[in-house]
Amino acid sequence: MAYENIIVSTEAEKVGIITLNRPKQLNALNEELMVELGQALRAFDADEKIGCIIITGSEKAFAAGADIAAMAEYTFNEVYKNEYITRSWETIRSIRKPVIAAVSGFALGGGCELAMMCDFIIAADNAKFGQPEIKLGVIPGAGGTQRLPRAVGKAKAMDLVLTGRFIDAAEAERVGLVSRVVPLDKLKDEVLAAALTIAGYSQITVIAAKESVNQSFETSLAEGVHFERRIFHALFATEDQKEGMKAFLEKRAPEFKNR
Ligand code: CO8
Repeated sequence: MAYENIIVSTEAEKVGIITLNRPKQLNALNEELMVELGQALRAFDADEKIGCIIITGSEKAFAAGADIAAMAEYTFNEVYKNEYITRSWETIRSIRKPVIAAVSGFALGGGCELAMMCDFIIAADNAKFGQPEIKLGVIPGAGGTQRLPRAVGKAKAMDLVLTGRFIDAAEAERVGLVSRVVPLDKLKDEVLAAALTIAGYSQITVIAAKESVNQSFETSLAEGVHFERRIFHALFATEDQKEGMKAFLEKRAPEFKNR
């Protein structure tokens, strides 16, 4: 498929890489880009060979937010009736394979929200995160007021959403927004290594693990633990569980077949 706002590639036929590519606008996320992103995500999700997906941007910007030029003249009628931008932003939530955000430079507004929709974030040391929508007379509209407090707690989320200030990579790691910070020139290697590790496991187990962790955001602890136990039990029906445990006992690497 030919894309105009993203670049799509693969690594070792196992990892799907989506690079946001509107450099002149610091990867501002317009509707066209989000539709393409959704198409690419769905294509990788459906590709048996792909075990993990990476979303990344440029050195200067992961994404500097939703496209302000595109949004500036929208009316309430248009955004409400047509569900402007919300629909195309929903796709990522339905992706079952892990999605890692590799963030260098600015991840602001919708860019920060997109990164938070990924399963985890690995940041370069030049990354800057923020929800500056308040400065534009709006609030985050792609889950920022909901995912940020879950990730970093109320105090930090309120601080960021109400002041619009940016935090650097070190602060983002300290408060739990990102899982790791690495030097900018190591970002690609570090994220690829993580993605290849994940893609080397049984896909069915990886999907089960992601589903179970995500369940913790939707349910009570008791219900979540019950859900986890059911999935844990179900994995004993897979060939990959037999292979994984047998390989351990035989002191060899497992050969998962995704069955
Ligand atoms: N939208 C459109 N264009 C942008 C955006 C953006 N978000 N960010 C930067 N650009 C453009 C600039 O207009 C500029 O274009 P030009 O060269 O034609 O003037 C170009 O990118 C380079 O930007 P700067 O010259 O400003 O670069 P600086 O290095 O000086 O500054 C900043 C970089 C700090 C990132 C600055 O560009 C900035 O503050 N950008 C806006 C950040 C922002 O406010 N983001 C939030 C946007 S609102 C939002 O995301 C709402 C999300 C709702 C999603 C709802 C989905 C359902």
